[in-house]
Amino acid sequence: MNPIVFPKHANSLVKKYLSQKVCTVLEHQKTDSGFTLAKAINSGLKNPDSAIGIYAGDAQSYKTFSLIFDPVISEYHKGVETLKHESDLTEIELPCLDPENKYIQSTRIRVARNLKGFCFPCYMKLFERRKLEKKILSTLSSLTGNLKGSYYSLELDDKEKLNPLKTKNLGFQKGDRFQDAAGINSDFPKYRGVYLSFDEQLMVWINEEDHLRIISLEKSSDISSVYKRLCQTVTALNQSLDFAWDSTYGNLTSCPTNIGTAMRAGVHIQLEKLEKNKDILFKLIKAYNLQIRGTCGEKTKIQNAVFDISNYQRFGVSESEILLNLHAGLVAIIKAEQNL
Ligand code: DAR
Repeated sequence: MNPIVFPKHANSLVKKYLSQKVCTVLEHQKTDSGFTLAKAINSGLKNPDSAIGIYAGDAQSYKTFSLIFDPVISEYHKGVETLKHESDLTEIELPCLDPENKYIQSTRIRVARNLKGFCFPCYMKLFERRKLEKKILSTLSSLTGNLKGSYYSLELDDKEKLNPLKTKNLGFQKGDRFQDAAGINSDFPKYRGVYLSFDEQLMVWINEEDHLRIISLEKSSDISSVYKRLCQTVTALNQSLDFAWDSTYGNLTSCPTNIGTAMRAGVHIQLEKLEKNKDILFKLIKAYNLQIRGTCGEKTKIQNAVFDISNYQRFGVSESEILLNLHAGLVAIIKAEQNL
């Protein structure tokens, strides 16, 4: 294999830690499904502005290529003393943050899950995607009560005007250039779709960046209620689906930024005063180890002072720690907005 040369201006974590020595050790390694280092880092090579630059093609990638995954994971998930994950997906009661919804427009908590025995989305053959969609759909069809809903395939063409995917923004778009270079868009939109509960407060994306993105959302600031729905769904799905899990890394995901809890919990919050005093906001974001994304998600802009604020760390923390910290951070942020 030719020596791996990242573009000079690239400053991804994979470039930082993939020394020539590590490369020499890993470049001839393959996982049982045939996934290689070259495939894992293709996105980081093709996109010099990658922050991370590496994806896993299957569960085994994290062990086979641990020489590069471990340092990337330790740096991204700051404060990971021991690479060990404890999960505690149990319901939690938190005081309502913003009862009149003066600031918080919506709350969204999602977890990523991948099924044991399947390659991950960046390295799936077409038959695997079909088999996976079928397997997950049969489990989703057994959801009851407020979790009951319908599935909308992305393959339905424009004639299906009733398809909410055409009329509502359910968020599942074709992967960005980073995901494209990783192979996540192969055979798009085949065997992809969104399960939507009838009350539209639960979505399950199938075959996006991970096999499953389980998303609970409400136009409220009630973190407890949103999280309760998520816990109910994951527990129900886990009755018949085996998730890819590792005693060290926790839930295994395509991107190493999502391992562990694989949970991103956040709100859309309008902060008109803090938008004009961003230094105060950024100080609070840093103090509570949170992250800001654009109004329409990752790598998008802030519109009308509506910020997407969520947890930064997913690994080396438990789900309850993430929620308690998010809640505390939002109390402080709303207080700062009110004081301005
Ligand atoms: N854009 C890729 C991945 C960053 C994390 N976001 C994910 N996994 N959706 C990068 O390396 O910057």
